[in-house]
Amino acid sequence: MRRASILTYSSALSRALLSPTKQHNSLFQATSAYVAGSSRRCFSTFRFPRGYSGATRFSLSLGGLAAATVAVGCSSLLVEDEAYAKAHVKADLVPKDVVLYQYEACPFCNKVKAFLDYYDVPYKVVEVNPFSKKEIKWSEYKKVPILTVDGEPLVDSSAIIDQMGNKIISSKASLVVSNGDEENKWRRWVDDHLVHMLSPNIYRNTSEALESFDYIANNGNFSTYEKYSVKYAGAAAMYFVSKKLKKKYNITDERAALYDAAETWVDALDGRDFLGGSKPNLADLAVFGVLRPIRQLKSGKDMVEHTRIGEWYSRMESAVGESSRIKA
Ligand SMILES: N[C@@H](CCC(=O)N[C@@H](CS)C(=O)NCC(=O)O)C(=O)O
Repeated sequence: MRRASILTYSSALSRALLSPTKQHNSLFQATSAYVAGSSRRCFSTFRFPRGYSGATRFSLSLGGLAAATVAVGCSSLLVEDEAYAKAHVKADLVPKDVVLYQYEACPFCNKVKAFLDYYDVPYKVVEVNPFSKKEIKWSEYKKVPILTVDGEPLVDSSAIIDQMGNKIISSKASLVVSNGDEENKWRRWVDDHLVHMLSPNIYRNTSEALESFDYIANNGNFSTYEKYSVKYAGAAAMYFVSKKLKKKYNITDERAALYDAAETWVDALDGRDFLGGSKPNLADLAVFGVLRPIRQLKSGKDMVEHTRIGEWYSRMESAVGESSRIKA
């Protein structure tokens, strides 16, 4: 399946590049295929509507696309607040060479980044081109995030966080205030529920779909030509895809569903600053990580305006602090 989808979008893109007369059509196919490929295993599975192309009955999901979502939150105001500081890791536990292979707007990648930023682990970023994936040619695993830690590749966001946690969080120091079952339950909720709210919201109408793809196109690893095709064809494709996803997840009103999820999370906090109590735990970091890319999009602004999640989100921004990403 994966091989077939890669061939589909590689060949669609090649056709687009080589055949100017069929440019528009091919670009749409290529971008749709990218969207399908990058999101397929992110969020959900769905069938592309008949009529878009018999051969391209994409199984889509939104993750990569949530990708659409922008990690713009990263640039929101950071309030220096001693009460909500980063966790400090013993220097000898911090790996020397950490490299994140990612799509900038991918929610799973942002989950890993929230963890690395909070624990102040310096990391380099390699932005993967979703069409060629040449940056991860060396890897059998073809999704992102992939994290290499002193040369050892780790895959799958939750597993990466577990393994990194085991390496850097000394049990005695108990840097994560862990409350076991509750923390795990809400980490699962992020992967099983919260991420599915993202795409129907960020692509819910043409202007929001364009806003999302504008971010993706400007922050992803694309050639100039791919950039424009991704923005316009991607936005168009994802507008339709998001309608399918709503059906799949029984969402009638996507904004209401997003607000519900935000309220559910605030209820889970039960008056605590963080699910982890006075410090974020891995569930706090997971919720924050997947929401960070949408925070500055219309859907994220609406969410903060219409729910009680804003205060927790601001505490998380303070706690996670500035990115520990090593600028190239
Ligand atoms: N369960 C994985 C999901 C990772 C995933 O689906 N990543 C998407 C991007 S958000 C992906 O790489 N899709 C495949 C593709 O782009 O071809 C995780 O948590 O890391």
